Amino acid sequence: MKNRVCELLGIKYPIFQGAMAWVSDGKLAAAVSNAGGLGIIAGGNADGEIVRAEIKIAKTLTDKPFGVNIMLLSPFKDDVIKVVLEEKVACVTTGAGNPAKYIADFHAAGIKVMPLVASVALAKKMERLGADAIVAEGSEAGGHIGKLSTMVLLPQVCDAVSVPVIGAGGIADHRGVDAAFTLGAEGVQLGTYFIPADECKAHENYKNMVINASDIDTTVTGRPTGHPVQVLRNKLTRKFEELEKSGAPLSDYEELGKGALYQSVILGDEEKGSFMSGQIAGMVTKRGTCEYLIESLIEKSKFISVE
Ligand code: TUI
Repeated sequence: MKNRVCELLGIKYPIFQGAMAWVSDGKLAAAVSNAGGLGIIAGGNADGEIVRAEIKIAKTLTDKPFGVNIMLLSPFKDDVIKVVLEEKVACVTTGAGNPAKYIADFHAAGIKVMPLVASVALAKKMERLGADAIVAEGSEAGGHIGKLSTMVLLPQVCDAVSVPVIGAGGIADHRGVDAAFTLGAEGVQLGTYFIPADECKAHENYKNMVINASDIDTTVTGRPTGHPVQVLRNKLTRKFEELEKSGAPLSDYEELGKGALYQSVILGDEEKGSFMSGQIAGMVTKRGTCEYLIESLIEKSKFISVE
């Protein structure tokens, strides 16, 4: 398939695997890239050397382009950026903030920059500063979210910028892919869809929770902290709700959330873990390789054709 996103990155299909903290490692990213999409390693809150190790794993598993996501709330973001510049990965996405001051450095190293935005204003600013593409992520997405849904955000971002836009949040089948393209996107990013993938390291319990989730099984925790996070409902989210009702200090949220991604992704503790997930979990039912998942995603798409 030929379109601006495929040409910009040298990939077969304009399908990104969204960076998921703790989940998206070098193995998952390489599997998605080998299947023709764009695999993305999550920087998350990891330090530079952890990210470097995952980049090296991806490089041994694929000769295709892959990316790294810089999570701008991370205390290690400068460290991770240094590693990404040294390792000269093909591209970066950024999330949870404004990457303005890093764009020139990435470009000087030949790295394409694709910021995730949750507003038209940030999309325009990023284009002005030279972003190569924009990922417009609606609040259906898993993890840290903005305010606007994909249906509302995506067409407005597409109207506001001339660089290619990748739609994210709430996509898990060919209808979602085609809806994003109808709204003006030239690519899509999916995260939750890849959690049950064979090459994904998430604990078996996490995979089953996503597969068994119904339409109303996600909720948003941490709103009072200013960093709302979409997750599957469980005992931990009920505790977060109690904190909200009681008007607890913000430090209590931090305390409750400590280690919660390790509990979910690695240990699969269904009570203590924070199982980040998009609202679309209710429609994520397929297991299999990344290659199988990508081919079944686009099999019936009117916009992306299987070669
Ligand atoms: O970044 C994400 N999703 C994430 S990051 C993450 S790790 C985390 N864990 C706990 C708390 C917080 C983060 C898990 N999921 N998605 C992209 C995204 N970016 N969504 C929303 C935004 C965003 C929000 C505000 C981007 C920019 C922004 O403002 C920038 C500005 O200054 O205008």
